[in-house]
Order: sequence, then C-alpha cells, then structure tokens
Amino acid sequence: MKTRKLVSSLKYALLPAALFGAFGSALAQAPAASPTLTADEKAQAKKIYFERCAGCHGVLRKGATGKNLEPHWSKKLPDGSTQEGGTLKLGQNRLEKIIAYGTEGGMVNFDDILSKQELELMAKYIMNTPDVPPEYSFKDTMDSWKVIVPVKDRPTKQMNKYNLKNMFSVTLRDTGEVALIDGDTKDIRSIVKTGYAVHISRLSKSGRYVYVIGRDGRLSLIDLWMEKPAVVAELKIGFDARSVDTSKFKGFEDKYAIAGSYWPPQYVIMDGDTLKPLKVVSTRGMTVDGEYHPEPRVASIVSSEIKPEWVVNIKETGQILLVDYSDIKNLKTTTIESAKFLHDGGWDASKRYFLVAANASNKVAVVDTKLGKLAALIDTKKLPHPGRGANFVHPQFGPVWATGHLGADVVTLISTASDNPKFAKYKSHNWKVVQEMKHVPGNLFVKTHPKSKHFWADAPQNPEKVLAESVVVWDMADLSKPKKVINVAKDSGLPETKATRRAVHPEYSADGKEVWISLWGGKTDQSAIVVYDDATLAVKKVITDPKMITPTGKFNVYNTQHDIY
Ligand code: DHE
Repeated sequence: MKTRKLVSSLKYALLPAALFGAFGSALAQAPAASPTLTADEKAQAKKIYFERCAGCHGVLRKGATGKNLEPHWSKKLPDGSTQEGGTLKLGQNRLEKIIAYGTEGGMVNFDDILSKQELELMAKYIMNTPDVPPEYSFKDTMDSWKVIVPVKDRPTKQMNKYNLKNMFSVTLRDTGEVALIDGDTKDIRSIVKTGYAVHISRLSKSGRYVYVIGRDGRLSLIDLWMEKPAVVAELKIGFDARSVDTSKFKGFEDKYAIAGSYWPPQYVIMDGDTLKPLKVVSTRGMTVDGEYHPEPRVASIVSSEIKPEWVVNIKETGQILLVDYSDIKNLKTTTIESAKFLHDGGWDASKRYFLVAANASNKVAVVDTKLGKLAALIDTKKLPHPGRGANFVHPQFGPVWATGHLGADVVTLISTASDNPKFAKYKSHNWKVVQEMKHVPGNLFVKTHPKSKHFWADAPQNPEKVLAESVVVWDMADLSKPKKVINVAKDSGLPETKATRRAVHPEYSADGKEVWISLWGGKTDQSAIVVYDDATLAVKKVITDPKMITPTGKFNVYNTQHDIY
C-alpha cells in the first residue's frame, strides 16, 4: 500500500464532495455514448475496480462510504457540456483527475498506485454501465466446500505447547496469509495460506478454531490444537466478503459459523467445525428510507453471549438483523431499522448493547440485544470508524464506548447504559456524546483493555506521513493531560522509507500488558509489528521477518474469543 493523500491543494479543493451529492436527478438530454473498451481493457479495469474501488463504492456502484459512480452522472452530455439543470457531469479529464488526486470529500488519491494508462482506463470504465456479476447459489457454496482434515482425524486435545490464549492471528494482507504469532515468545509459529487480501480473523467460543475471511469470499478454518496449526476446512461464501463470526451462546459453543458477503449480498450459516454450508440468506430489500436496494452488503457481524443470536449489520439498507440460530431450518430474524451505511462496531462493556457506525450517515446506532430493539441513534462527527470500539469508565461520565473517525479530528465518547447500580448516577448521560477528544482525521482503530490505564488510537489514513506512522495514547484517569504521540515507524528501527508505512490497529496481549501495533509497509517494503509495554509505553520488541508482508489486523485469541476491547 503506497502513500494515500487527501487532496488539500486549492485546485482539487475545487472538486468538492458536495459535487457528487447532486448526481442522480433525471436526465433531460440523452446521455453521450460510453467510451469503448476492448475485451482486454475491460477485464483489466474490472480487476482494478474490484481490488481498489468496490469496497467503498459497491459492485453496482450505487455508493456507500464512497459516492455513487453510476454512468448517468459521469458521462459528458453529447454536446460536450458538463452542466445540465444543476446536475454536473464529469467527463474523462475530470474523472481522471479525481481518481488520480482524490477529493476533499475523502476519496483517496490513486496516482501513486495506478499508472497513467490505468487512470485513463478507469475513467473510461466508470463511464460504462457496470456489469452485474453472477449470483452465487447454495449449490455453488456447497460445491466449493473442502474438508482438508476431517473432524475424526483431528486431535482430541491440544498437541502443541503454545500458550494459545496469547496467540495472535495476524493478517498479512497482500500475500493472502495469516501469521500465527506466539504472544509470549513473539515467534512466528505458522504462516497459513488463506483468501485473497485477507481481512479479519475471529475465534470460536472455545478458542480452538480461528476463522479467517478473505476479500475473495474464501473462508478458512484453522485448528490451533494441531501440532502445527493449519487449515482444516475451507468454503467460498461469495465473491467479495469482509465478515465472519461464530456461535457463542451457552450450548452452541463452536457449533455454527456465519460469514457475510458483499457480493452477492447474502450471508451463509455453516457448521462450526467443518464449514459445511447449512443456509444462505439474501439481504436484498428495502432501505430504511423505503427504497429497494439491489446490493445491500453484509458489513460487521457479532455473536451475542446472552441469546443464540448474531447481530448482522446490512450496510446499504441500514437494517440491523438479529438472526436467531437456535432453529436454522425455521430461521427467525428481527429486523431493526437504524441508519444507512452500517459498517463496523462492537459491544459495550456489559455486552448487552451493540454499537455500530452508520459511517456515511455520521451516526452510531445502538441495539439493545436483550430487548431486540434500537436503543438509540446518535449523531457524531464525520465518518465514525470504531473497529470494535473501546470501553472504559470515564472519571466524570462513568462507562463509555469510544469510536474514532476517518473524517473528523476527534475520538467520540458515548455514555453507555449499565445495570450495575454503582453506575446509576450516570443514567442521564446514556447514549449521548459526552466528550470528543482531540485527535487527527484518518483514524481507523481505537483500543483499550479492562486492565489498562491507557487508551490508544491510530491514524493510518491521515495524509501526513508522520501522523499516519504514529499512534497516540491518553491516560484514561485524566483525559485532559496531553496525549502522548508515539512514532511507530521510528520506534521500529527499520530504515526510513519515502512511502508511508502506516501504524495500524492497536491490539492488546491477553493479560492487557502489551500493545501490538502493525507498521504496514508496501508489498516490497520491510514491515513490522512493534510491541509496546502498556504501563511504560516503551518498546518491548520489534517483530519483523521477510515473510511478514503487509501486516494489518491482529487478533489476540483470548481478547477476540471474549470480545475484550
Ligand atoms: Fe476493514 C473490520 C470493511 C478496508 C482492516 N472492515 C471491518 C469490518 C468491515 C470492514 C465490514 C467489520 C467486520 C466485522 O466486525 O465483522 N474494510 C472494510 C471495507 O469495506 C473497506 C473500507 C474497503 C475494502 O475494500 O475492503 C475496508 N479494513 C480495510 C483496510 O484497508 C484495512 C485497514 C487493512 C486490511 O487488512 O484490509 C482493514 N477491517 C480491518 C480490521 C478489522 C476490519 C483490522 C477488524 C477490526 C477489529 O479489531 O475487530
């Protein structure tokens, strides 16, 4: 991943985000013909679009975190004009510039990743009507299923001597692998081949199985009990995916898994120990505004511990589904209206409430999973991006859950409700933003731990190299104290590079004493994980290895298993 800069020069500040908002009104004039592409060009553009654009703009280009990219606004009018009844059309040149240099509205620049030919090609491509990719049926899903080590041939007890609780499953994004790193010794125990541009890992309730989802929809099941942990089953759940979780309610431990797909928009329920598909459910339907959406993608999924339920967040419709897995044949789902563009989120400290960012709506939705109802819809600054968020007891406001922002220079603290009588005095604050801590835009993840006094936030999407390579730490006992800025790239001791190596995703060790930060360089750069002592904020260890290419998310077994954040 190379440097991505938000454009700040006046020239491109004149391409305001608002410009995109007006697209979509009906055309009075017939649109100009689409630029033609050869079959090879189209194939090349399609690949680039899938790898670089679809995550934010959607396969059908209807827009979500990124703007709508349908051709009806992107083509110039036949007479070459760009303006019609208030609807601005963008021609080839304008589009090339936007793709190359980004916009103030948050679109990142691609001039450092795509060649001039590719920029030209992508501008042409998005002036053409998007192809609708194929569907993916239950049969297709079943046909993709592979059991590599049958359950009967797997160990009946842990066969290695590792402290599995403190193992980390680390995403090696661009090689499509995860590294299993021993948290005690910091040794890489295994590097396991998984899906393309692998995204996240989640743990089974017992902590034995790691589920890894790739962006290509390949789900890999790793058995940590094997002498050398390895993939024991695989399933392709769709063509484009981001999320997975497992059944955690008492009596259903390790029994089921669920994975959500961006394309086709659906989720798959399967057996937890073999990945045998049991049910595929489409998420197509109405948005909270009452419009039909053909591509409502499955964003985050979390597993409840108080009911046999998964919370499944549907991005484009803004519908939050509580999927009851106690009877899969007769599946019961509660559909909760919230706000459009649901993305990522996490539990409050009591694990009764789930808080999820509706990122492009600048809101956080709160679901009361005990009652199966929306508890609140909270306005925040631009583009909240919590990861799983972070819970702590605020000295003035009691229990709070925190989210950072991609598009604003704050970390937002929201007061959370609690059944604990000692927190009753904070009730009047519940589900309100009680504080905004000054940070910088471009934050992706925040983190703390119940045993820690510190609160960590990264800023990997910030356009300033020095900020993207650093993290900040607050003392939670006194948030008015200046935060400490830690330059992770410098601390890594690796030779300086011209390109930004992003400091991303703080993750705690199982005992809450260490914080691991990825230093995410390009595919040919040397990357590292820098491990800090959480009490002193001093570097404890730099984990680097030629095989550790593009490390991003890190999932500590114990913390992920128990949703500790
Ligand atoms: Fe993620 C979580 C989607 C880009 C690292 N990311 C999530 C979740 C979603 C999501 C829906 C919540 C999953 C869950 O909890 O079930 N991510 C997307 C995108 O659509 C997006 C914006 C663009 C894309 O094309 O994929 C995107 N994500 C990224 C990255 O570029 C990151 C920084 C690096 C990488 O490895 O890809 C990245 N996303 C992560 C991580 C989490 C995540 C580390 C889990 C956070 C956690 O602590 O649980």
